Amino acid sequence: PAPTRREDYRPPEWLVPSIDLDFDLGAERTLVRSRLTVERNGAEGAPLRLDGENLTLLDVRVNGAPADYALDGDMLIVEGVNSGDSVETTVAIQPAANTQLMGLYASGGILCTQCEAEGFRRITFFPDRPDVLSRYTVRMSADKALYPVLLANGDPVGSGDLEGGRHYAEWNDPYPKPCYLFALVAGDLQANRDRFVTQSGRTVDLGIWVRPEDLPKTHHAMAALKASMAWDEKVYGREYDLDVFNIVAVSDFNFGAMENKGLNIFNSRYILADPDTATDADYDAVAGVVAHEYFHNWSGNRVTCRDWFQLSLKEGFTVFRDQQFSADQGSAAVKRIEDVRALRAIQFPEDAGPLAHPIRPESYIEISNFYTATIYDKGAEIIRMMHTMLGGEGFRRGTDLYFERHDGEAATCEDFVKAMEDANGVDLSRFRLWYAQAGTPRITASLRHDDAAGRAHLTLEQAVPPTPGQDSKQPMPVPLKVALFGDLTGEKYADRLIVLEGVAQEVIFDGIGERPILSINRDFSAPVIVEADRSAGDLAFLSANDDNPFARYEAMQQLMLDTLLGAIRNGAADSGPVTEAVRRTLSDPNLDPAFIAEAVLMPSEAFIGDQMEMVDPNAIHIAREALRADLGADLERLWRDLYAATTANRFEYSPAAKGARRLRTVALSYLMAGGAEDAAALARQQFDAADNMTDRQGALGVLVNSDAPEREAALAAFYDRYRGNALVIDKWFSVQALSTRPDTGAVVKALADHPDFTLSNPNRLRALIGGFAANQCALHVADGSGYRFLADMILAVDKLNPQTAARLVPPLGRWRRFDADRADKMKAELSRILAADDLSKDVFEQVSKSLG
Ligand code: B3K
Ligand code: ZN
Repeated sequence: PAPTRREDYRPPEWLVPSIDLDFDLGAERTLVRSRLTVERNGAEGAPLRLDGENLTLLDVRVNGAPADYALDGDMLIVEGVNSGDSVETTVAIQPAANTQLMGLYASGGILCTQCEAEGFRRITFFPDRPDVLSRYTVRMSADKALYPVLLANGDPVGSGDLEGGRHYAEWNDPYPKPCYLFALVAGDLQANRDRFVTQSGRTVDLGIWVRPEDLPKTHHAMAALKASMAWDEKVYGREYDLDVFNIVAVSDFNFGAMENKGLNIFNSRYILADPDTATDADYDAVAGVVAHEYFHNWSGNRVTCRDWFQLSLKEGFTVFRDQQFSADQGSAAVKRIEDVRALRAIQFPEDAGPLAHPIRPESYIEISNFYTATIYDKGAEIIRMMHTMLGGEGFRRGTDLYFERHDGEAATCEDFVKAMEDANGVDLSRFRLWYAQAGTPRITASLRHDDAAGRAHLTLEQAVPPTPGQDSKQPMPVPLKVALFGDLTGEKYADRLIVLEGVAQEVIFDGIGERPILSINRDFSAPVIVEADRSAGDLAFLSANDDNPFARYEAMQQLMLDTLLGAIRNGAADSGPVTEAVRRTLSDPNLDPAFIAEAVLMPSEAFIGDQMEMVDPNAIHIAREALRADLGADLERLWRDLYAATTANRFEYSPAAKGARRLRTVALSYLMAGGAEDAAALARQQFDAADNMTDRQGALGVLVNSDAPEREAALAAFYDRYRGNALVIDKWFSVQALSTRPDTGAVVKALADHPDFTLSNPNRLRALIGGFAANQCALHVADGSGYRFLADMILAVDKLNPQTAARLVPPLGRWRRFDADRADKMKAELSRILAADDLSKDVFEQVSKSLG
């Protein structure tokens, strides 16, 4: 398959100012009649070319008369069309047979759509590109008993009964939109209804539509929706623009959710939550995704993307917005820690591997492969750096100008940066390199103190590593929040933002009368790797005294990492400094328990591996477990006290209660790691007594990693209790796939034959196979059986759902970081996949790039 290149962008030959769609809905067969009004936008004489995929073409007409047309592959070419003509097509599609979950498909008994990025062409013939904006009217008819509810974008304008037990509904969306934002839903759904009054006094009817039995689980999502609407008014001045806003939850969904205009469609895992079935992390994810999709109404819908190379224009910005929103709802420090942990877990490895790409890529084979942590999360970091450099008010001036200039348009990343520049009178020319260059910059920081002069010299250097297709890189502006603390007095001498512009820079601090300790990249002000060569003592000092909570967390992580890497290199390490630092953190009465829980967590095995030239999964596992055991045993008293102190009588959903629950399970896991005799009994007790999923799943996770006899019983009890609840059974699969036990590979293979396992539900697949692929020890067993199993799964899923199959490929692409024996086995599996017949272009792209 040939790549699409950014430099080849050309404006569309034809525009489609309006489209009328008529759906005769049925799961086995749906008829789609569409009438486009077209307008020539390019050279005279060019025929009208419409994208299509998997459509059975029944009729083509121009102004009502049979048309002169041809099919070129999937493309429909209509000759003799003039500006203002009406072009009608009729096609048949088969929703029930649509296993890709792109276009119109069936999930449970519900018919729903997913069009981003290029799914609309699987519904009807259309110029399927985001810079063609149209006004939509939609008419749907369907069997009333099977599909009593009929929803589409915009406002409802008509409905009624038809003969033969059928009915119809009409919807009208006044805002021109690209076809990737089209949506319809038909099903037996009920709504949690509410209202929101906007800042200008308009009332918006809100509905969250789910299967009737799920209605009680929609309250948290509704509260989050209303909070998001108010927040976007307050923080960005953005008001909602239609009279209705609907959300529908479905069980089969490739992604988290989709921001279709006025009709968001969600993976049910990001809507449904109640204390018995959802953890605190699930509650947070629900609120975060509801906010994210709502925020897209402006950053994505009112201002959309010119082409898919600009994807980060809406995704990076919208992730940044949802991160800000979530930070405002609870602990900003904990939110930042979680976001950075996710960035390092997924985006850093992506940026360091064969699939590295800039946040604005230059080419793709399949755009679905570019909904990546780089586009989303690094994209958000790049927006955040502008926010940091311009300040909150300057940034807001920039977004106001951006929305004002581009409302109703399909814009580019360049337009966003230009608005920031123009609104603030600044020059961001070099900053634009962040859009163009891939790879995580490495910053080296060294601090020298001249005692006699009372002066400190901070030398900063940057290197951006080569990535595929980009051998040499230019230095980029790197905003680093820096502070210096006195070694003896603890006094803070400096606290400022330094923007490292070139390859190297020296910064001088005067009036420093004692040896300073460097705190750098506070708040993670830039998405970089910092090498600062600080002693264990300095890191311990910062972990206890830095006034920036993120920097405190970071110092502890670095201290743990240095200790672990030392242990891996030398076979043993002095765990003393880590133990002391953890002791101080645990005993600091001024700290928020939620923060403590994050701060004392060990870096993941995969993250430790990312710091090594050659990953040794077994050595990492052994070193990490040994340090956990030391901490657990040496601090047993403290863990016990904390465990007792964080036990609640009744479930409550509040930041304080969440923090307590988090710390409680962390304490339990350290007690277990330290070998406390009663740890398994405590876990079982927590599991049995829990009145909420956070405590129950926390206890289960601790048991599942252990050899305790309570393990099997807890797994069985969990399964029995939640049998039939798909979202919770996903947890049952994933907790086993993520286990650190040596038998995990065998367990996962057996679970793949469990009657509840299916390749066709993306959540279930991610729970078991995605979990396994992320489990470093389990995937990389030396005999290569983990690789073979994963490759078998990729091949099997590819037949059904290429987009989801392709997401399982990246772990195999890490072969360059492993010993020759493992690397050969990984490459052999990648080659075996590549040799398969009828490989999708999704998997082809990921596998061929991974082989390099
Ligand atoms: N915009 C959608 C992404 C859908 C991607 C499908 N390949 C979700 C989101 O980012 O909000
Ligand atoms: Zn998004």
